[in-house]
Parts: sequence; C-alpha cells; structure tokens
Amino acid sequence: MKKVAVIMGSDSDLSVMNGCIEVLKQFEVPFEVRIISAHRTPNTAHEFASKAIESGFGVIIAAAGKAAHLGGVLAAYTTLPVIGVPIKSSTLDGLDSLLSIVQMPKGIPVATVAINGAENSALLAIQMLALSDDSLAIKLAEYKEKMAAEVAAKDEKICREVMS
Ligand code: RP5
Repeated sequence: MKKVAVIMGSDSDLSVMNGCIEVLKQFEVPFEVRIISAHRTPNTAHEFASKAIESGFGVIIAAAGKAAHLGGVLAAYTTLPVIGVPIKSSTLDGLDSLLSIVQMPKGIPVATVAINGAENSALLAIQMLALSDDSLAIKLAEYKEKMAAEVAAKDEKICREVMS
C-alpha cells in the first residue's frame, strides 16, 4: 500500500494533527510524519515533494497555520494529491490559514478540509488510497456503519429520555 505523508509547518501543529495520526493508525495505513516549512525550510519542501512519488507516497497531507503556503508549495512540486489542513492560529482564528490554503490558483489544486480538520484529512487520504485497495474500502464502509450505529443509539437514548 502507498504511504501517507503527514507534513506540518511546525511542531506547534502537532496537538491538532495527532487527530490525523490516530485515524491513520486506526486504519493501519502506513504513514510518515515530517516537520517541513514552506518558509523556514523551503529547500526541504522542494526536495520532499519532488521525490514523494519515488519515496512511495500516494497522498500528502499538509497542515499549516497563519500564511499557510505549505500545501500549495508541496503541490507545486508533485502530481500527488495534496490535502491541506488549515491550523487555527492565535490571532485570526484560522481564517488566515483557511484562505491561504483554499484559494489556490487554477492548475495547482489543494483539497482543503475544515479549520483544524485533522481527522477528516486522514479520512480523505484513506478514501484516495481505497480507490486502488479493496480492503481499505471495506474498512471505510465499516467505519461509516459504526458511526451511523452510534448516532442511532444516541437518537434512541434522547428520544427515550425526553419522552419518559
Ligand atoms: C506555520 O506557522 C506553522 O504551520 C504554524 O501553524 C505557524 C506557527 O508556527 P510556530 O511559530 O509555532 O513554529 O508555519
């Protein structure tokens, strides 16, 4: 199975991105985690993205905050799909990160999840890998069934409590 690259702009993004890592572990998907900054280590960003396909990656998750150019820069140097996670920054509540990631120019897409949407970034990456991996597709279907059963149980409980 191809690997997922989980790249974050700073170690300060890790507390959010632990949610992504947990989901990847849950699905037993191989992944690597790196701290690479579009601004502070641009040469490493270039090198990583340029070699990502030959390194065995199938998709890249890029988490960054503030002027969050990491996803766009990585996407510029690879044809792999890149998923951007806007990290909620201290001053503008993550709107700066969201707009920096989502407003890519024509030709270089970055699939953007919600602000701090770390878990969904992992699920989206897994859905991409599942296109060519039937066992992963089955795990995703089971995940959705479990989620639906949990909501149904909550629905039943609240109906019981309110109506009694
Ligand atoms: C971004 O700047 C990082 O992704 C992080 O979200 C933000 C702040 O980084 P630190 O100053 O905490 O290292 O590049």
